[in-house]
Amino acid sequence: MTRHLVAALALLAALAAFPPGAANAADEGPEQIVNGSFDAGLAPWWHTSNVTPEIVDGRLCADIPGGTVNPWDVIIGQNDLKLVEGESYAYRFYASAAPAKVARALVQLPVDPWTQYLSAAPELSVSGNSYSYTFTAPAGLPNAQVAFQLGGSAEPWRFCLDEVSLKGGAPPEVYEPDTGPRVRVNMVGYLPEGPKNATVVTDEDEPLPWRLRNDAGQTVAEGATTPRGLDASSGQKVHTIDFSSYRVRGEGYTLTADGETSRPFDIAPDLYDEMRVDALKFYYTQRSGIEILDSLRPGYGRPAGHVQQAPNQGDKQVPCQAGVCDYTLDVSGGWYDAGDHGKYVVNGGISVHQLMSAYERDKTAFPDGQLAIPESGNGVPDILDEARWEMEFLLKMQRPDGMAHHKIHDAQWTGLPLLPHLDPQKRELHPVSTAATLNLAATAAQAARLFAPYDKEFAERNQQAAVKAWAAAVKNPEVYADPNDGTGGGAYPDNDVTDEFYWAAAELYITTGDKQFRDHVLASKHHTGDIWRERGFDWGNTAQLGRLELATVPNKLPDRERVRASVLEGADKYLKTMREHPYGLPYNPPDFDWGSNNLVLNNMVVMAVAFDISGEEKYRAGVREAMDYILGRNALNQSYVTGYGEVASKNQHSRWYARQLDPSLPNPPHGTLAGGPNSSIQDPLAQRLLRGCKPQFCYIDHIESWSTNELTINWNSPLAWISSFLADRRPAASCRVSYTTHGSWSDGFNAQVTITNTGEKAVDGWTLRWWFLGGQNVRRAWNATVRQEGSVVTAKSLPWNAKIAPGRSVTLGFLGAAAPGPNPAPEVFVLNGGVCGR
Ligand code: 9MR
Repeated sequence: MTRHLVAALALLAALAAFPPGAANAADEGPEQIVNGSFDAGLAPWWHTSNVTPEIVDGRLCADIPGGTVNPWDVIIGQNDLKLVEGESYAYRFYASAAPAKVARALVQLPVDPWTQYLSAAPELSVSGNSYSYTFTAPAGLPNAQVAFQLGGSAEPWRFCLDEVSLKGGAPPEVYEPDTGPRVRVNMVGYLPEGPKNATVVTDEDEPLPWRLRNDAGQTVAEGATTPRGLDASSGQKVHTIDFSSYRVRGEGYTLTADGETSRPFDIAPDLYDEMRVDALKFYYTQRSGIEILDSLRPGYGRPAGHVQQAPNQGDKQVPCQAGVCDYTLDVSGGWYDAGDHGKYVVNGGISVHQLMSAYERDKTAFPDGQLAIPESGNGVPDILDEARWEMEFLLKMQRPDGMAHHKIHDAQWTGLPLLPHLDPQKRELHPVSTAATLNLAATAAQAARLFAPYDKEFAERNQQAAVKAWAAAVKNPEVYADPNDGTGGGAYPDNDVTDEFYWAAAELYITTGDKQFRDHVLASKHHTGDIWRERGFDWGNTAQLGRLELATVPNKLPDRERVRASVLEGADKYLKTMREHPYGLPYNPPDFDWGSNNLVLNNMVVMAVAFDISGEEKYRAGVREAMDYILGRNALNQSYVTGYGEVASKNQHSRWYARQLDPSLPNPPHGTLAGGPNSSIQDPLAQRLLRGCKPQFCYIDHIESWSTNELTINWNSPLAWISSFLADRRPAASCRVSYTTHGSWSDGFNAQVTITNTGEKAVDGWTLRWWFLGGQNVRRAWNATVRQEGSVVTAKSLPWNAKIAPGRSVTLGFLGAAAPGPNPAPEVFVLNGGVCGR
């Protein structure tokens, strides 16, 4: 291998150069470059916007444009390298150029006057060479930059780079998170009737005594820990404490073991009431295209973002990226995805779906006026108003041919902080995709049935859009988003959309009852396959959404019982993972994914649905226990929900809740979930501080850590879903209801409802409630007084049938007006506030 050494090495006077190849102590020093081998992708390398580097055969390669004038017109570099005054450094890299070129390799100050600590002009060859240089830092610098200046060529050329190394100086900063006491609890608290578990980090092998104290310091329970051995997700040895049998409500409890006392927690039944509301209120301050009123969210008021008012270029007439289309669309409104100002259909889809699904699960829990939003008081549940804000945007992303654009966002990435209305970037529509089109089909089909009782026109508009989107997707089944289309916004690529097809078919079938959708559902491999992956479901894995919908929302699928049973199989799998996990997590891959907290929560959704289907306590207990991890029973001893627990995430990556960077801005609102530990630590801050982290430690509550600490609409949606499940205090079933349609004709039907008291006490006076989701209406009833408001039907007992002795039944009946769809039987019945079993 030829060694091209430093002929043209331009050293500043202060630099002492070592002769090339000389033995050099710096070579033994610590590595300062992050991801110099490009094994972890491109981050944290940056580049000017006129190149698009990619990883090819483990190297960074880029097509360098011709026609630039200065070397610095094209740069690839890395920032934030720490140089110590007087220390010597060895700088090496491997590079190639086709055709051969002279490039500039610099180690320098990242700002004016760009003082160069090392400046070399390596002659790059087509076959590639390794280059090495040494220098001594004349001054200390916390944020030196390594830069390859590649501009100034008339002709285009190709550059490849690998094995970049800067060794020497001080060892990189060692970051030690403050993890507080070694006894880890759910800092928000425990439900009186639920499981109560804590974790002790200790090297002891034998069981240790533990004590539970109340806020007066009295010991109220004690016992011995269970040693659990080494936990791979944290690298810690841990024991668990089970104090489930203690049920006395109170505040300020602590647990003590191994000489350490936990942070305080409560035992109370209403722990999740506020979280359910806060997790949903989050969406209002994520809204685009509307002023956020300070009167509704004190401290969070801001002007409308992206409404065509300077410096915004606005979302009302958005052109496509160059060459993609020749029209503009009004795609204003919707929610900003995360900490950026982008709006992505695939991610908006799962988010709005999970909100609508929380409502569909328990309509009693989401009244109008609950969320303090501008629409509060309009007679529609606030959760639906919030969902509509996103649905209106998703509908705008649909083209006349039915296909939906994948996303709309800034042409270039912007810095932090930046309020939405101050974003000066050009906004661009990106190509349509099958995945986006199917997300629209699924959510619009779901919206069609949920909005039917409140706004017929809107429901119909959704249904038409859904059917049209489906047809377009069938016609264009493999239009995939470009994985490299990630400048200025996330790429959200997905090259397998069979799962999106399945989910959309499921929603369309539930809403319309049409055979074509049923046939697709039954033929899909996702209908029978084991879809319960350990890493959970998310925006790119949506088959689970289809299966959960078919299991819980009334429909006439022939194998519905099998579908329902399959959810229990999934839940059993997650319960097993949890029981085996020393920290009690229903998620245990060897490395944690981007947004791991949301995957933990989505696995909990499967357990929660299993409880709804079966009534089996083990599933509800699983959900309750898994929440402990999110709220403090973890290796970092912190809660990942802002405002909940003594130590909680509060600096999530966001351009407008950027208080960490600008004290005049707020922190994220209470009820905001942080993405959580991510083993791949793609952002430079995490790479500098968390290198080599065990999964649970790959997290830092810092605004710059966008790969571990962002907030997103699709992570708050399972938080809203799960906190709503946990807040649900409807009593266990003490009744059973059977519903039979005895006859139906062109404009009506006749049905009979039998209520059986399966409890131990007599019922004295009853109110039975159910929901007609297919648009049916009660005309005339007997054996009860029946009223219907929107989709909600309420039947009240008459004096002569008010009493139902244990084990006895009463029957009522009615004539119903024809349903436009398949007239599905209601499946959820609530007797005197308690859900009945079936
Ligand atoms: O949540 C997304 C995660 O699943 C992906 O692995 C990651 C990389 O493509 O992108 C995440 O989504 C980000 C999006 O690209 C841009 N907005 C912020 C999102 C959350 O970090």
